[in-house]
Amino acid sequence: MKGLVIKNTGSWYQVRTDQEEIFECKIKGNLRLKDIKSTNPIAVGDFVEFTAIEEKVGLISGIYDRKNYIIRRSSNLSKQSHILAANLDLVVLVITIRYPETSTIFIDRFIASAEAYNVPACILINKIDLYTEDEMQYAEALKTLYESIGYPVFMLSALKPDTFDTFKQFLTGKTILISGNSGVGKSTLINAILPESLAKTGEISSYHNKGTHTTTFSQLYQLENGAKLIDTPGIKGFGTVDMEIDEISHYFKEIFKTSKKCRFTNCTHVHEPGCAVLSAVENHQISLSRYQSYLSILSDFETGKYR
Ligand SMILES: Nc1nc2c(ncn2[C@@H]2O[C@H](COP(=O)(O)OP(=O)(O)OP(=O)(O)O)[C@@H](O)[C@H]2O)c(=O)[nH]1
Ligand SMILES: [Mg+2]
Ligand SMILES: [Zn+2]
Repeated sequence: MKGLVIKNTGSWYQVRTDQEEIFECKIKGNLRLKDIKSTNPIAVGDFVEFTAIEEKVGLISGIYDRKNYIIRRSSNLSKQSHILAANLDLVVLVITIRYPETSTIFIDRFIASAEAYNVPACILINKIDLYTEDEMQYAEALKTLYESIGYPVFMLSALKPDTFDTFKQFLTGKTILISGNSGVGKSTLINAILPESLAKTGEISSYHNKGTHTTTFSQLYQLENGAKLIDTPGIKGFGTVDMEIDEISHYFKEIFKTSKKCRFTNCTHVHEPGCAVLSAVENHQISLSRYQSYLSILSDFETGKYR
C-alpha cells in the first residue's frame, strides 16, 4: 500500500492512506536508505510503500523519490542532521516582532536555506494584535523589504480569524512546512485555520514548565482546501547545509542579481574594487540588514563552522 507519512515520533511513523486510514508503522529492518547521515531516514511528507501486518499496524518497505526536503543540523558543528519535512511546495516562516523577537539574521538564514533547497518561501508576521504603533511600523517595513525582494509577506494574528483569509487562500492545494522560532505561534495558527479543532494545541504539544505548549514532533494536518500543513518544533538556528561558500550570494536574490555588475566574476562583495553589491548597500538599494546576514553566513564558512 502507498501512504503519506503524517507524523514521526522516533522509530514510529504514522502513515495515512488515500482512504484516510491511519497506520502506525515501523521501518522494515533490511530497508536500504540512501540518507544514512540523517537521524530520521523517513520524514513527514514522505510517500512510502508499506504492508499491513496487523490492524492499523504496518511495515514500511520502501520510500518514493522526493521532490525536495529540508534538513536541519542539530547544531552548527554537528554532523548529525534531521530531515524536517519532504515534498514541499512552500515553507512559511512565522516570525514575531516581539514575544519573542525574531532576528533578521535568522529570517535571512532561513530564507537562504529554503532557496538552497529549492523550496519557495514566504513570511508570516504573527501576533499583530500585540504590537505598539512603532512595532507595527517596523513590521510594515519588514513587509516592504521582503516583498521587494520577491517573498510574499502576510501579517496577521492567530487569535483573530478575520485576519487570515488571504493567507489561507494562498495555501490552497500546497504542502507547506510551518517553521520559525519557538513561541511565535505556529501551532496556534494551524489550530485556528483547521476545519474542526483537529489540532488542539494541548493535544499536539507537550506542556512546558514555563506554561507554554511546545511542539516536539512534526505533524501534518490537512485543510479542506487541499492544503497540507506541517507543524514543526520551534528552531533556534537553521544550519546552512549543502551550501558552498561561493554559492551563498546565489541564495540572496537581490545580492545575486546585483552581483552580475561586479567588476570581478569571483567577487565576494566584501572588499573588492568595482563591487556593485557594496555600492548598492551604500546607496540603500540593498538593505544593510540583508547584507549583514550575508556576511554572517560568509564568516561562518571562514571560521570553519560549516566545514
Ligand atoms: N496575542 C497573541 N498570542 C498568540 C498569537 N499566536 C500565538 N499566541 C500565543 O503564543 C504562545 C505560543 O504559541 P504556540 O502556538 O505554542 O507557538 P509555537 O510556535 O507552536 O511554539 P513551539 O511549538 O515551541 O515551536 C501561546 O501562548 C499562544 O497563545 C497571536 O497572534 N496573538
Ligand atoms: Mg508548536
Ligand atoms: Zn561584488
